[in-house]
Amino acid sequence: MGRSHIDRLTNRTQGAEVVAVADMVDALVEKGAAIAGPNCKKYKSEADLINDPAVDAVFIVTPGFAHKEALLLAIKAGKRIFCEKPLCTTAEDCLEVIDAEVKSGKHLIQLGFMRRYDKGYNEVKAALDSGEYGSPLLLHCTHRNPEVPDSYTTAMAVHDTAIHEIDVTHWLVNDDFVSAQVIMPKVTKYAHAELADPQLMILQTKSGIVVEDEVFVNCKFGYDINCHVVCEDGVIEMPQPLYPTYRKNAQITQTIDTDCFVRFHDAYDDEVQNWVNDAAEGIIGGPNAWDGYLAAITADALVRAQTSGKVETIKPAQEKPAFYD
Ligand code: ISE
Repeated sequence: MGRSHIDRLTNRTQGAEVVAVADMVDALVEKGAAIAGPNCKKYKSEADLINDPAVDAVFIVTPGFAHKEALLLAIKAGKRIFCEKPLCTTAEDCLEVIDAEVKSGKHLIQLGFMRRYDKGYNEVKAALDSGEYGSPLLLHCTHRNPEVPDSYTTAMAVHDTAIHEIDVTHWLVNDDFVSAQVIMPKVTKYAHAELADPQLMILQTKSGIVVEDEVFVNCKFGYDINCHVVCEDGVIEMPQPLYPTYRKNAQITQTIDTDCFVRFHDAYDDEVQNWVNDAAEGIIGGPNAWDGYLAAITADALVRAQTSGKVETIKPAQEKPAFYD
């Protein structure tokens, strides 16, 4: 993911230059810096990179558990931040980061929930916001991956995978989630011994809208993302990427992508270009740290529901700071 962002910033983003790369592993620093070009500085310590006066803004693309430390360092240094999801791995850590950002008085953090930049989701959002279809009542989503490594756990189906629907559906319907439930169907023969796959996750918002997300990470056939919104006056179905259909041997076939980098290629590019453009005005136009906190408490409730089998409550520990209005 880090190298993907270095490539994006270097080769496909206007107004940004990767001036330094840091990683604990020397070989990874070399690989990253090689993409950025000969003038790119190389660091072992993230603190040294963050505090380098030549660095105006930072990308945090470490594993989730390491985000908090880097976020706090970057806030202290007053640097603009793009942080890959999740904000932090616990809700408490998210609040600590939020507190630091609010105290700094500057809007610094944008989170990597790239689906908000996808053309299809934006078309659904525009249709919903037009009011033409009435209020949304029910959303059917699928998040299917062809396969996952053996290190992927049942909880990761929430933290790594459903986290995208948690954020994007919250953004689509503009209503906070209040409860979570997970139904575990029969397990596919392709799941490794410890993994429950597929899972049906059900979220409900304050006004009663239900979001139902099928997470199936060993579906084998492709990377298949769907979103179907049932409204009072009609149904909106998110468009799929445009590929030709082929007719041959009494069959019609069409390509399905096989990974998120292809499926959301343009969304990744747009989120980063927008983050760079917004820097001139000192604003964060995309998902912010409060969105990261709401996603974290929703994910926590889903993980509790995976084992309890019950409907779990989602309640923020504090009101949204006016800073994020
Ligand atoms: C991965 O981290 C992603 O962000 C992908 O979009 C998701 O489909 C996959 O399940 C995750 O592991």
